[in-house]
Amino acid sequence: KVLIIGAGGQIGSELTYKLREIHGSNNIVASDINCSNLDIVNSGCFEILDAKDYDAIKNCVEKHTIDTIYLMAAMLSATGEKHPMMAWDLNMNSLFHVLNLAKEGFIKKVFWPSSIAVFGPTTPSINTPQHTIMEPTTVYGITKQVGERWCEYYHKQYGVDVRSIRYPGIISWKTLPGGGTTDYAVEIYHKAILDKTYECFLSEETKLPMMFMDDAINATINIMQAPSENIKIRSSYNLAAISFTPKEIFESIRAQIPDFSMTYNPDFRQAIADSWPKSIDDTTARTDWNWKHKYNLELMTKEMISQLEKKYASSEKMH
Ligand code: VAH
Repeated sequence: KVLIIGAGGQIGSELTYKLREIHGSNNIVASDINCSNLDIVNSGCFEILDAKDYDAIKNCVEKHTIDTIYLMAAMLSATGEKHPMMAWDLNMNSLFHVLNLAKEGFIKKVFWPSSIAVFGPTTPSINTPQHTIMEPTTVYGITKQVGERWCEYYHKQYGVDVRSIRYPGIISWKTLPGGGTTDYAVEIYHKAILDKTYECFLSEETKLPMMFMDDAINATINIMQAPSENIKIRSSYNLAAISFTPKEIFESIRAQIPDFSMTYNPDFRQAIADSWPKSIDDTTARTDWNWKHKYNLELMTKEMISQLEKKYASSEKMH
């Protein structure tokens, strides 16, 4: 059976839906620190679980005979800058607990997300290679960089089957992201529909690697279903789909919503975005486990707007 830790989050929730589709709902245990994502809580087996509590995770694994864990709980880049020690505690101790459960043989397989945040201002920023300079300047990026080293160590020293992807910014409509720097690229769609205007917290030329959620979920399922011998990288795989600037995503939305306007008011997250690459080379992932993305910016914008318009129309009916 599969346990998703952080199932209430932006990626965790969509992994939960997808894994229920693949493995059947009663083989998936969703868990999170609270019940705030009511759809996840009410649509299948759910447990309150603190990712920082080893005994609680171990009890959950034994209670539900879990053999695979997706560890999707973390404090992201923007929030991590406000609470460095909390970000270190959550992001690192949750990883150690899950890696140790695998090392001790309580579970067989682990997925752990890394991020383009592992890269820093000294990393080559165009088509960033799989192996390169990594001097992250955010707490979140530091936790992802050192987490990658521990994943590789536990695989090499103890044979732990842990697999990881360096997610770019991820755009989705089902669950709002929490505390990320790339969150502007999700908020913008909601504001375009609700307010017809958006004040962007990054400058208009800030190019960042991004991906539509469906591609990110497919990549995660692909890497976890690949034969172990195909997974040559046991730190974390570069993954890429599209790169765009706030100006480009604004224009893709305005093509659908002509009276949409945008203003720019960069805040502290501009410095975080400036430290990250503009585009990523993911050749290794495409070679090792035949990853390929489907969504370009135009397709993603069409899907985001049509889904959010339906979501808001139905919620209006409920009022
Ligand atoms: C963040 N969405 O902004 C996350 C992600 C690459 C960005 O790690 O912190």
